[in-house]
Amino acid sequence: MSDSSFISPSDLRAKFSSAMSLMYRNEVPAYGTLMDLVADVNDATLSSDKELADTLETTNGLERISDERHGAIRLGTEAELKLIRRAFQQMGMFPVGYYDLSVAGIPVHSTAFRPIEGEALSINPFRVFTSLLRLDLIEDQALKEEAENVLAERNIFSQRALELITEAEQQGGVLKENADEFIAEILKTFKWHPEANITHELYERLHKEHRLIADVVSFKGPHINHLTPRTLDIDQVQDLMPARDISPKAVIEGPPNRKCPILLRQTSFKALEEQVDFLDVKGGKHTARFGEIEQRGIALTPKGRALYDRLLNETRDKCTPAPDGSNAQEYVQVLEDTFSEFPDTWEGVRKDGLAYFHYTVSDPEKLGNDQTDLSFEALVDAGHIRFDPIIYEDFLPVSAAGIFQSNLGDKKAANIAHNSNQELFEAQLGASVLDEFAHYAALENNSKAQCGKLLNISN
Ligand code: OOG
Ligand code: NI
Repeated sequence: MSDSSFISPSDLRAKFSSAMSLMYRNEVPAYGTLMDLVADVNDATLSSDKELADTLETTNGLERISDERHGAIRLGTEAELKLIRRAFQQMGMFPVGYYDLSVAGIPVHSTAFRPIEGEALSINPFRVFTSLLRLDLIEDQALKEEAENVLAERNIFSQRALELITEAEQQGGVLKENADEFIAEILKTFKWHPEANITHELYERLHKEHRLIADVVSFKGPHINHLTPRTLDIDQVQDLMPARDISPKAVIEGPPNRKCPILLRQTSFKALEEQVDFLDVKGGKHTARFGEIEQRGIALTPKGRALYDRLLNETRDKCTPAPDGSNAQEYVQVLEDTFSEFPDTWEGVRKDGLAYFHYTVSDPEKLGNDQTDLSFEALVDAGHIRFDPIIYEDFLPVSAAGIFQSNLGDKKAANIAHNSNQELFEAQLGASVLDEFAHYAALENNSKAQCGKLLNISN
């Protein structure tokens, strides 16, 4: 079979993300309102900032600027996680990073399935934050068994989806002629089911143990619980949400607004209450699905990340954001003051080794022979080698916990044993996850080596 009989994994992922977007806008109308707001703010930002518009035009194109960058699902069993991995692999999405949410009182551990190569990211960066329920952290053994029994009965993929995945694995890809059917079948897995799998009585008991357990166990499949477009001005969207009748979570997660953006800033509108028919009771209620936005900055080195974590902890020690937003202004002020310790020029960030950069030779022709005697750093200082931020493509556990909590009803964190267990997660996944720091370091090193080769110097 010739290569051209297959759709490329990136093209398949692009189809998947736009199909998810369409489905979710139909399922959650407030999400459509958020998408419209994001597009309006992005348009306004671009028309008032021509330089930004030009940069984005040359690097990534402007057409898809307001598209979804990620979504999130929660799975119930190891077998489901293994199946999801196989489905996502066909779309060029691989597990990167390990996130332990038990530290925040949420009984899950997670990874992000995402494209890894630069080209794949630029074609379509869509990723899925994927959590696996940790029933091993539940103390009530009888309830745990009940939940396990319910989960053991469900099949999250249709028979046809399984056939298409298996066929793609055997043939080395998804045939072009099967692409639409592949997407349609995979999409079914992430659909919302207004009918629960269980009785209202069991739902209540699961819910009392932890709202998240009820969200995972009660339904036929892992409904997509949010999608997240990219915004060019997150503060603006946060401020404008109420005017469009959507209610934002109390504070934006992550670092403060800065000249040199770092890592990831996120916020969401609060999950809506939805009608659910249980096996015994019709017209029950469940709160699960919401919409989120994100704005990304530079990837930090372990040193930069340690500084970020320390400053965020210091902020939260001084001011813990209240779920009702009553101290939001104070929190933002404390966050900004505390983060003034983090350098806010690219040169400062670079000199302190806090973040990863992509290096390129500015103008090889202009370099005289004598200048090639200079060291790498001297060439950077002289402007012969330029450096640009490598964007952070992953997630942040404290932010993720804030997003979970605000949408599970902002109750005080449950009493869950802290229990990070990457080894267990990788066994459940049937693969190891890519270490994101090693990955960013390799990107930076490759770019340095490229420069070195061009200029005939060693770093
Ligand atoms: C996932 C929350 C994490 C993010 O953007 O940090 C996440 C969930 O609520 O299932 O999506
Ligand atoms: Ni998210």
